[in-house]
Amino acid sequence: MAAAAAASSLGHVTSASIARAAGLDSDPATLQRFILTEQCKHPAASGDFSLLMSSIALACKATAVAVKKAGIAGLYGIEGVVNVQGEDQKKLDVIANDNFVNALLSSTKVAMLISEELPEPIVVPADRAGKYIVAFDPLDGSSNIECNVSIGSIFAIYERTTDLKTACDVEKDGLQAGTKLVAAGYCMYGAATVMVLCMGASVIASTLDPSLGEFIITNKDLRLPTPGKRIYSINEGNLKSMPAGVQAFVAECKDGAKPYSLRYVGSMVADVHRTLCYGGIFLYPATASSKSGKLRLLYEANPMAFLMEHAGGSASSGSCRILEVEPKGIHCRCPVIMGSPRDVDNVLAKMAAAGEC
Ligand code: AHM
Ligand code: MG
Repeated sequence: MAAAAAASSLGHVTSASIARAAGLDSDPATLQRFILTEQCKHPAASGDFSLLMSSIALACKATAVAVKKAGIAGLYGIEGVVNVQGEDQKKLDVIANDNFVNALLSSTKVAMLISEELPEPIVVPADRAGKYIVAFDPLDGSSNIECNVSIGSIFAIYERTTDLKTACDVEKDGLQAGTKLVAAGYCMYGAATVMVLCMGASVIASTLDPSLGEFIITNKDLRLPTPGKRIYSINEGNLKSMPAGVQAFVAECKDGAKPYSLRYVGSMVADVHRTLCYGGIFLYPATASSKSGKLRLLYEANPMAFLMEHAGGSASSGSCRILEVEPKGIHCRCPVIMGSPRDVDNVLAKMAAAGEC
């Protein structure tokens, strides 16, 4: 940088400035470079995590391509199978799941995979297992696929707790609370393909440059703005079956001279991404018919709560931090209240006043 500055002050034209003038970058700040730089800060690091992340980036890129081609390639519609959640699997759900499973298994760094689309975990035989466990929702927001609204992939990365020489134990290794997460992130297939990732420190955002096929870092420290925009995001059609405290919060949002704005995409990735960028609150609380809400703990609520907390926000189940909820099964659900602390605290106070938490 200093050399380039000195050269330009002398009127020289550097090769980097020629490239920049042509709209090119001869030194792109890729996500992979960022991860390798982080790896170098830990001399004892094996490089396994960097390889694991490369495989996740590959799965996301392959899924981004499938999402973009879906209309033309006839990939809309259902596959004809009902998944473990009782939902119709869409063709793109199946393709995205294959992308993740294939990329992760071939990384050789995983011991167990947990997918929203698979009834049981994939346990890698001990002689081929790595140390990581990845729980993922390969394509979240399935109801928005056909109408070309933003959808995404969500992933959560744990380290196994059992002996590396044995096959993973589904309960001990797979049912770890979110406080044990090593890293988590999502990839949003929106107007641009954006990956947001946290490896335990800051939350970093990167954007897929389609000409390079690489994620380029666009924000090394994504923080929720304080106090954040006054936005609430909830499927309000179900409001009457939600806790009284949530109903009171929504009523307050609409009350007074300066009401909150309502924004609800119906894709968790998009609704959480907006909340991280602008502030406000996203809720998918318990309802009368679903006491644990709709969203799955391991591969939806936990990874998003991890990102939210590391970006300066809060994430609660209504009873405790989402990250402290003990998983009861790989597909268990959890109520979600996350976003700006101002708003999350307000909801929790109203739930407490109603004797609901
Ligand atoms: P999915 O994993 O089958 O796509 O379901 C999860 C999605 C979330 O992305 C979103 O927040 C929620 O379901 C929307 O549900 P609803 O249609 O009830 O509002
Ligand atoms: Mg989902």
